[in-house]
Amino acid sequence: MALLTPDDLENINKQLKKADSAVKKATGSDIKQICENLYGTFSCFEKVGIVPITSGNGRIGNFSESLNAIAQYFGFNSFITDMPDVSGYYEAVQNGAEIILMADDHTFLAHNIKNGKIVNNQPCTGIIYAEIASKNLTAESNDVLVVGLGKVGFPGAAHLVNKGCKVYGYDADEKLLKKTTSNLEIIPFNPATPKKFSTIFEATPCANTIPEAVLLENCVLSTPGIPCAIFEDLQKKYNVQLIAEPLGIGTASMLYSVL
Ligand code: NAI
Ligand code: PYL
Ligand code: MG
Repeated sequence: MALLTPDDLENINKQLKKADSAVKKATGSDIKQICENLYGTFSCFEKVGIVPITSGNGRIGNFSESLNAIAQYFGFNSFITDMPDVSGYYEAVQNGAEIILMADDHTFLAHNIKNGKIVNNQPCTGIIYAEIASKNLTAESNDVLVVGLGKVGFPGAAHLVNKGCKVYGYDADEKLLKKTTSNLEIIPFNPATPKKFSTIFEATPCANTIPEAVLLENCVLSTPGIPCAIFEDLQKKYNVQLIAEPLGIGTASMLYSVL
């Protein structure tokens, strides 16, 4: 998994507010309303214990602090444990946490220990970014281009198919593209014969994955991928409505989905 850096998470509150405004402009709803509507759940100051994890590459600077800021932004009563790892988990439960958030290098989970629900960040992130894309107020059709069909992109693409969108999928891994398009109702997208889209969902770990040829003026590009899928000059040229944020939108999706 591509790991976040402390720089990605700098000033997370500002990044989250900026993303929230972009989501509201593109869809008419803010992130909280989209989560409530998607999962049919409402936050009510539930206690969230954030446990720093030191295994593998260890703690990421700003990670626990960002989760704390994000949980509070969405109306949860969160705290970071003093101790990491198993001792931190024990501390979180002893202090009344109803939901545990913790991540190692492979898995970032939310576990509601009251109702038993447990989720993984990757599908939750794919689903919420796809949901945002599907709510594009200025969409010219229900065609959506999905770029990247991995652990985040695949669940997002499946969500769009289930919502009745006409999904065009592309992945640089030809085998994966073939497998995905035969498993899901997705039309394989060939960059050599481009088509323009007003809605794009991108989930790759690479920059510059969206060619100019697919962009319609004012299109919505909903992308959790880090680094960003589009260069600033291209974004400006086509007035692309960019929804991109490193941790908060996906974490909100996790928290609301375990309520
Ligand atoms: P993954 O490795 O499972 O999937 C990425 C897919 O992108 C692969 O199938 C790969 O073949 C494809 N790909 C790579 N370059 C491509 C290109 N130029 N054009 C088309 N396809 C290309 O990775 P995963 O877990 O799905 O993560 C995707 C991105 O999302 C990563 O950058 C990750 O850090 C980020 N992420 C962001 C979150 C957020 O909250 N913003 C949360 C979770 C992940
Ligand atoms: C959650 C993200 C989204 C993108 N990449 C994923 C990542 O960076 N995972 C690693 C998280 C490690 C956290 C570390 C800590 O500070 O507790 N163990
Ligand atoms: Mg996010």
